[in-house]
Order: sequence, then structure tokens, then C-alpha cells
Amino acid sequence: MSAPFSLPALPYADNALEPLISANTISFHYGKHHKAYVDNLNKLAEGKDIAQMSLVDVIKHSAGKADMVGVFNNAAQIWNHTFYWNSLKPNGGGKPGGTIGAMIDKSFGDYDKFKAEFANAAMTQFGSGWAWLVKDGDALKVVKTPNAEVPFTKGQTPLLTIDVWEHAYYIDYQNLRAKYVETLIDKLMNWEFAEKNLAG
Ligand code: MN3
Repeated sequence: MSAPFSLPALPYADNALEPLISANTISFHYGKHHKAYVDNLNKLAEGKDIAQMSLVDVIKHSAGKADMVGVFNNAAQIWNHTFYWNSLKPNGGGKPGGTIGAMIDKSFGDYDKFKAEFANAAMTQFGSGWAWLVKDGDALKVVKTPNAEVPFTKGQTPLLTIDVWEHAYYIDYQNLRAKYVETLIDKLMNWEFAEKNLAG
């Protein structure tokens, strides 16, 4: 029987984000870390009901259950990383137009206020975790989550994310999380992906 969960292909070549995110970082972050979450979940799912579920259903099913922490962590990290790769693109970043640009102005005041709040969330997530732009009701919000936690288990729709686990930036930026975060926001954010997530 083939394994129920698989590692999605990267949406670009492993050197497409250079020099901002190196192929070397991608080789570890995607090729080792992301892959390990898939391998771990497949092991945990052997002979279990979750092997028949979609990844999102596994996450919702295991969220907050003390006896399913390992399942949740690995399943959510598979989903988070696929979402992260899609949140980045070559020649992205900066101020978006379209519906998302208008909603940012409405929810945050202007793009610069949004950017400051997003960067601050990414900087102040203590230890490992994620910074997110989400849709919550009619408004956009910036939230941060620890470890593998994902906003959709709390009814928020993720639009973009920044991985702030050290493995995301240490090869290219060492301890300079602020420089990594600013680089992503200014040069790599995939606003077309955010717009698509906004539309549902
Ligand atoms: Mn990561």
C-alpha cells in the first residue's frame, strides 16, 4: 500500500529565490525538514483511521487532543510548509494592489502599518512558530502561532505566512531574523497567492 501523505512539489525551482533564499536552505528546509514531517505522519498513520483522511481533516481531527500531539504537529507542519512555499515567489513582495491591497488599507490603515505589524509578529514570536496574514470575519489581521499551530483551527483563513523557525533562515541569515523577515516582506511575498486565498 502506498503512503497516504506525500510531499507536494515546490512551486518553483530550488534556486528560484536566490540570492535571498539559497538553494542550500531549500535543500534542508524542503528536502529534509518538510519531507521528514511527511515521513513521520505516514509512520504515525499506519493502520490508523487518519490514513483515510485528507491532510486538513487530520489537522482538524487532532488539534487540541493530548493523545494526538505527534499527529497534529507533523500534519500541521506539512500543511504550513506547503503554504509557506506558496507564500513566496521570485520578484514578489512590496505593496499589493487589487482587492487585497484595498483590504489592507481598510484593516490596518495603510500598507506601512500592515508591514510593521507583520514584521513585529514575526520578530516577537518567541522560539519557533509562524507569522500570518489572515482573514477573520470581514477584516484582515496579523497573528502569530507557536510551533505547528495553524490559524484555520480557530476559524481564521490564512492568506500568507512567514516561517520563523530558525531552520528557515539560519543558513542564509544566521541569527538575523529581522533581516530575513524584512527581505520576505519586501521582496518575496506572493500577493497573487494571498488574493487567491482571499477568494477562497
Ligand atoms: Mn520550517
